[in-house]
Amino acid sequence: MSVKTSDRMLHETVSRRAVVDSPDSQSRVRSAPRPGQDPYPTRLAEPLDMPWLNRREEVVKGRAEEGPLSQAQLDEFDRKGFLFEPNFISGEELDELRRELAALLERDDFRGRDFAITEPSGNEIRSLFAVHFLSERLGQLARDARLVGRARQILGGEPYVHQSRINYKPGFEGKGFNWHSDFETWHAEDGMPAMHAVSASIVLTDNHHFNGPLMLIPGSHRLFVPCLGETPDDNHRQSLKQQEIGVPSREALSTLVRRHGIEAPTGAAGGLLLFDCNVLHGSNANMSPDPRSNVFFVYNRRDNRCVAPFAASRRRPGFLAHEPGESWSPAG
Ligand code: 6CS
Ligand code: FE
Repeated sequence: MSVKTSDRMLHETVSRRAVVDSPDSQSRVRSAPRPGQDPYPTRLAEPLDMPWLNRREEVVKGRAEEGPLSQAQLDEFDRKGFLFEPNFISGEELDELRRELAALLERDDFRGRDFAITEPSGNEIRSLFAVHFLSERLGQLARDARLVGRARQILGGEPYVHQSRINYKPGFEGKGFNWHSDFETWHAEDGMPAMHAVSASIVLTDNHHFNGPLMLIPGSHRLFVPCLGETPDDNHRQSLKQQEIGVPSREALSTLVRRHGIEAPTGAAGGLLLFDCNVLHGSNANMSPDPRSNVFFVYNRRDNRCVAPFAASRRRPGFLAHEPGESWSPAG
């Protein structure tokens, strides 16, 4: 009897080690990654032994003296994983950007193109990607020293635009975004190696409780939550309308929300939200008559440029993941 028991235990130990050691499939990793393995395994066939892994990279890598962010602002970003600056732009500059957003939405030649994402059911434009290439004005904004300076300060190195987009979220029609970490997708599907990226989102409509503002889990940027489910081919066609793969488990989300709560920065048009690439965020549908639109640029550190995807069979199309120094055009 005792022999049988120990036999079974031995067998279990061996087979578990075999799973951990298996070199052929990332998706069979079961316990914390070891040196030489991907530090951020995700899109797994089976859950790990632990609900999350610790982040390896520092969050803020530059210094206050370099400006424009103060030490208090950098500390807040470090602690929460985001920083909201109300009235970042205003007056004529804000009006001009709003006109640019409306003009891009009117462009018939963008309709039906892969970089113009429509709502899951309906023809309203949900997101437009690569907008810093589609619009001269937004290109200028992406290179604006106020934004690039903030990104450089947080990342501690020279940034380039990895991705840009406008989210329109039209009144009544705009659907939400499930909880996710952007880094999880960029690592798995675009091959972003490490957490050296920050998003700068400028809200161009008033952001209130009823038009589906962004919600964030403060502090979640310090943990990487591996997600279950292999990446299907062309996953972006589904995920940009409604993300199902790359969404943390409800158990992990419940624990994190109980620990850290949820915050939704609201306020007048013109506010800037800077958020870390790995902070968990999502948003509700827009049930109000007013749109909730924002433009956002993702700055990645140049020495963190993307390599081959870590958990997908092919790279995603160019409009979702740019290279440093690249120039993209809708013609392809
Ligand atoms: O797939 C992506 O790259 C994008 N998807 C979401 C839901 N957020 C970040 C990113 O723009
Ligand atoms: Fe996101």
